[in-house]
Order: sequence, then C-alpha cells, then structure tokens
Amino acid sequence: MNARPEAAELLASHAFSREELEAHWMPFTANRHFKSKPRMLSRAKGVHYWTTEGRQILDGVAGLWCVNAGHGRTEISQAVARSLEQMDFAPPFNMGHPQAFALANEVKKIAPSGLDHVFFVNSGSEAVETALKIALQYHRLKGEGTRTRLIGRERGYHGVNIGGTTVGGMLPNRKAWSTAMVPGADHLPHTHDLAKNAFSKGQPEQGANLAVELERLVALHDASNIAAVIVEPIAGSTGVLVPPKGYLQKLRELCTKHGILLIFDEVITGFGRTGSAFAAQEFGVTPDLITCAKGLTNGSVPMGAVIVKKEIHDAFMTGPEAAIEFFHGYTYSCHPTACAAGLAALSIYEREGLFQRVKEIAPYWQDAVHSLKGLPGVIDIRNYGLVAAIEYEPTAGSPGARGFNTFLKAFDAGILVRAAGDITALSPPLIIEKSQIDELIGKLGQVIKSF
Ligand code: PXG
Ligand code: PLP
Repeated sequence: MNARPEAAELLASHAFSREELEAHWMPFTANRHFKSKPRMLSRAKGVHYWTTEGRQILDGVAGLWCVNAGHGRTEISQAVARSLEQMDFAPPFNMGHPQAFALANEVKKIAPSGLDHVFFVNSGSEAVETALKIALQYHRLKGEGTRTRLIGRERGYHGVNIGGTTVGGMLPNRKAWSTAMVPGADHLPHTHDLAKNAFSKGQPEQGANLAVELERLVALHDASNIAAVIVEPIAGSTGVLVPPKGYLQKLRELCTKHGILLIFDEVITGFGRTGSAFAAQEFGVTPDLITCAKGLTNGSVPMGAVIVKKEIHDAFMTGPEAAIEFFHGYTYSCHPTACAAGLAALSIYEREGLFQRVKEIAPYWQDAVHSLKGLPGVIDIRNYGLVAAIEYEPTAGSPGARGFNTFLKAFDAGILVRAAGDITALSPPLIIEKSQIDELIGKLGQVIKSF
C-alpha cells in the first residue's frame, strides 16, 4: 500500500504483504498462523459478515458475544455520527454531559431493582477492575478494612487486567503473570461436571452444593478478611458453563451470611443473552454489583459499566462535600460517542422487545443445538437463552486442536463460531431467525462429521 487510504476504502482492500501484516500484533490470536492465511472481515449487516473476498459468513457469535441487536444498525451509527459532530469529547472528571446521565438512567431502568448507580468505563476488563476497587474501598469505609481478599472461580474469565486476571481461573491467562497477581486471592471450584450433567438442557440438575465450598474458604481465611466473590452467572469464555439449579441462590445466601459482596460479571450475560436484561433477573438472584460491557453499545463503540447497589454507593457519599469520593476513573469514562451508542442500542432492545424474543426462540435454539448429539466426538451439549456450547473429545496429544480446527473449517463453510479449547461456543445475535439457526447448526453439524 502506497497512499494512505480512507478507513472505508481499507475495509474493501486486502492487499497486505506479510510484512505489513506483521505490524499489527493481534490480541488473543495465533499470530503466525493467522498471518499465513488471514481471515479478513470487511462488512457486516444483520446476522452476517462479508469477508474481503466477498464471502458471506453467518455470525454465530454476535461478533464476540456483543452485537446483540445484529450488525449495521443505522439508529446507532447515526446517533454516534450526530454526537461526534456535536461534541467529540468532554472531560469526565468534574464535568458532565447530558448523554452520560441519560444513559445511566436507562441502564438503571433495566437493572435489578436496588442496583441504581452506574459507573462508566470502556471495557469489561475495566468494569471488573473498577468493581473490585469499589468492593475494597466499601469495606474500608464501613470500618472493615481487613476485608481485602478477593474470591474468583476456577474457569472464570474476568478480562485481562491485573485484578481480573487474579480472580480469573483460566490457566493460560494467568501463568505468565503468576507473581503479579493481587495477593490474597482464592478461587471457588468450577461447576463443570460432565459425569453428572452431560447434555443438560438449560440449568444442570447437579452441583448446587459446589457453592458451599465458599464455607471452606471462609473457614480457611475468615470472613473478616474476605471482600468479595466474583462469578459469571453463566461462564462464557471457558465454554458456556450454565449454573446448576440452586447454585447462585446458595452463593448469594452465603455471601450475605458472611458480609461478603457478591459481584456478577455480566459482560456476556448482560443485555438479553439469557432472555432477561441481566442473568441476575433471569436466575432470580440479586448481586451487590454487576459488571457489564459488550451489548451495552451493541458492540459498536467500546464501553463498560459497573452497576452498584444504593447502599454501596451511599457508603462513599460521606466525607466533605467538596472532596472526591472515589479516586478512580478513565479519560474515556462515559465518552459522549459511547453514550450515544449506548442510548441508541438500549432503545433498539426495548423497541424490538429483543430480550423477550430470546425467551420465545430459546426452545427452538435448544432443540437445534441438541440435534448434534450423537455426532462423532461430541461429549456434551449445553445451552441457555441464546447461548450454547458443543464439547468434543480432545484429539489425543493435542488439547484444543479439535476446537480450533472446528472454528477454521466452520469459517470455510461460511459460519463464524468461537473456539474455547475443545469446545465450540455459540451466541448469535438476538435477532437470528429460525431458518438461520437451521443453517448455522446444519453447517456446524457437517463440520463436526468431517473429522
Ligand atoms: N468479563 C467477562 C465475563 C467477559 O466475558 C470480560 C470480562 C472482559 O471484557 P473486555 O471488554 O475487556 O474484553 C469478558 C470478555 C472468548 C472471549 O473467548 C470472551 C471475552 C473476551 C475475549 C474473548 O469468548 N469476554
Ligand atoms: N498513562 C498516562 C501517562 C496518563 O496520563 C494517563 C491518563 O491521563 C493514563 C495512563 C491512563 O489513561 P486512561 O485514562 O485512558 O485509562
């Protein structure tokens, strides 16, 4: 490439030399493998992407679990364009702008009752760091400053910053930074149990008692040293682990009993994925804080948020009125462009009744994904709302290869799926039609049979 093309022109071009591909160190990617045979996307509309070669791809993962209302929503792009033209940036510290307050109120409207204060950030990872810092300072403010330990869960994913990596429970995301972890953290056991729960439809029957493991951690560390427990209501990145019936209720009960804050990381489960605005409402369990991102702007502009219970927020609103209460925030917290995208996205969700739509289509989705049972190497299928996972017997000696090769073959077959080890995860846009579910699952079935 000689001249500098406009961004839109770039989307239509794929003339990069290997050397030019090198400049971009890609996140969470096998860089050398990708750059030897790039998969380039250039356009998206509805439930489809198009590659730079013009091939149509059915999006089985809503981009990366985020484009809940489908791609190319002009209400969002127009709102973003108008907002950006009118005001490109506003300092978020000691200054405000109307869109931020409007969006906070819209989020509050759909959040579980009692969670009514919203702190804006720019990603799920930042939401997690922010929630953990709020939890730690909250206990200090309440005179319980010894509550500093953070409890995560095995196989959890809470983003990639240091706090989230600490409470996360996926080995490859942790091992290179072992000594950089926040001291004092511990983990609950994960809830994945194929021997008892394989091929569960919806919530598995077995495993509520795994929440009681929190009592062991309390017995070991003492409740007076524990600040918070953070879990994903449905673990996403690790391959869709649906909570066993009663598990989240038990966890809530024990956190309350021991004065430990419960944080639900709803970066994936938020904004309709389960059939309710948040999984908290879907499962009837109210945490003390919720972290969210992704669907907040329909994936269009980076944004995340922490939604906080009134009493936690109010505990900060004590000292002198002119003093900063929480020494935390990002240059781009509540960025006007992101707020505009968020307002437009939430209004689409509401107008089109997309969360309710998930409830209506979920039984069809469940039947479709479970039709893959019996195909070669399939050892589990699980689902909830509009999310599902198919787990494979790993190829001997190469864990993860089956999952990754399924992703590659699926892309060649015209569908985008997500690999999580030897698991294929699916989370299509919430607007997906039955015929498109048939196509997605039909093509995935062909790929699974081809191994
Ligand atoms: N918490 C949860 C529960 C997430 O799913 C994050 C935090 C971090 O969000 P950001 O915006 O910082 O990426 C996530 C993000 C995958 C995959 O493998 C999932 C996510 C991110 C990257 C890959 O499916 N979820
Ligand atoms: N590093 C430096 C040198 C900075 O000045 C700032 C913000 O002013 C940051 C990091 C943090 O950046 P952000 O607020 O975008 O997270």
